[in-house]
Amino acid sequence: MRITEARVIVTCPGRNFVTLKLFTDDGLTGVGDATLNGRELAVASYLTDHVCRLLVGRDAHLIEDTWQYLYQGSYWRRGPVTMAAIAAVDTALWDIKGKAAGLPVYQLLGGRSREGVLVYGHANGASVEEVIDEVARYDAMGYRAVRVQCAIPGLSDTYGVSTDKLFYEPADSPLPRETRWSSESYLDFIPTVFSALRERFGLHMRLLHDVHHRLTPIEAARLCKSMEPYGLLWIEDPIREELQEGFRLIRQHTTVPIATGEVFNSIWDCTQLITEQLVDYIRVAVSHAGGITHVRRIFQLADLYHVRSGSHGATDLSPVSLAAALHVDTAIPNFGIQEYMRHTPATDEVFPHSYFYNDGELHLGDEPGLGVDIDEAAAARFPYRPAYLPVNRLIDGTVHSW
Ligand code: KDG
Ligand code: MG
Repeated sequence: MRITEARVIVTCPGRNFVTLKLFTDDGLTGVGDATLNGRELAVASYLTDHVCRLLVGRDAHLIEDTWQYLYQGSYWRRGPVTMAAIAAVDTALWDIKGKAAGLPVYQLLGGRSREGVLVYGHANGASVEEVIDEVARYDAMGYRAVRVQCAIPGLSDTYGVSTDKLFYEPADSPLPRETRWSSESYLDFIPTVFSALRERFGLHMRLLHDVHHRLTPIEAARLCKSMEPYGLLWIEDPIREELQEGFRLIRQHTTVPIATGEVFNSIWDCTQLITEQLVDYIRVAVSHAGGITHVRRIFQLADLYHVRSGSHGATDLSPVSLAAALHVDTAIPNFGIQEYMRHTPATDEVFPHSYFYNDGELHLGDEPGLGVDIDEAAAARFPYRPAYLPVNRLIDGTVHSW
């Protein structure tokens, strides 16, 4: 079964997505997500200008060989652009293999380890009262876990707080919007939000929180200690991940579970954190970390060290990426939880899919492959628009992690 065409499709149904579609001489097609938020065209060019011509004529069954060919064979390894491009090819090949076998991809990964995939939604608000209302709304929708973000008094714009609650989209501006940050104000305020939530909901909901890489290790240790009474499922990205020894310092001070990995793109970004058991959840995404083949390798390593999966699932990961994640989530033994930020109706129209939400879980359909496609006629109605994530500064103007 030979690949006859590799097509890169860029579309913006409310936000930008880059999708690779492979065609075979058997008449089968497969899709992979190659979206890198705010840097989409770099991956589109990497695929169009350098990868697609290598794929035409290759045997579509050779998933591992193609992965190694694109990874080792390029000489220049790793990095978000390369690994997003490899991820898209890999995901599309798994989709094709599933269709050729007449099986959903999770069957090729070893079959079901669970019936449904536990997800967490995003509850956020401009005040504690609004956050409580939002958590109640997710509770009413059947969610069993929510990530909670709240505006910090005195800061004009806080990460994770949106006006359109169900469809939060931070890459919202043709040039980067600037936000301001104060770790002091944040550390003083955020525990009061979780205290209020536990008072209102008891232990009923699993609560998560994303720091978005903004603290130093000792500040993160203080945050975690102050959050301990509220029994969080995890605190995410407490610090920047470049210096991984920082996680050791956090660990020495707290029992709050730690999650990280959404900006990682290879197993080499995760090895120290996993093997030294410095984190509890590893959040790599199929579309950013080398596809199903590589993410599965990362989760297998994690399983040996009691680290569970918690894959990134923000809106910039297309329904193709989410479907691929659900197949992995369904099959692996050490699944933890899956992030689920709902896509807009326009995005769902461009990417018809058979996975569905029910009672706090996402479920896969039964059709062969990934169970998701791109409607190219619909995609063509939404041309690319430049859109950047915000850039963040401290109160005095110093650039800080967003
Ligand atoms: O592109 C960046 C977003 O995906 C990221 O800000 C979302 O941190 C995020 C999360 O946990 O969903
Ligand atoms: Mg995050």
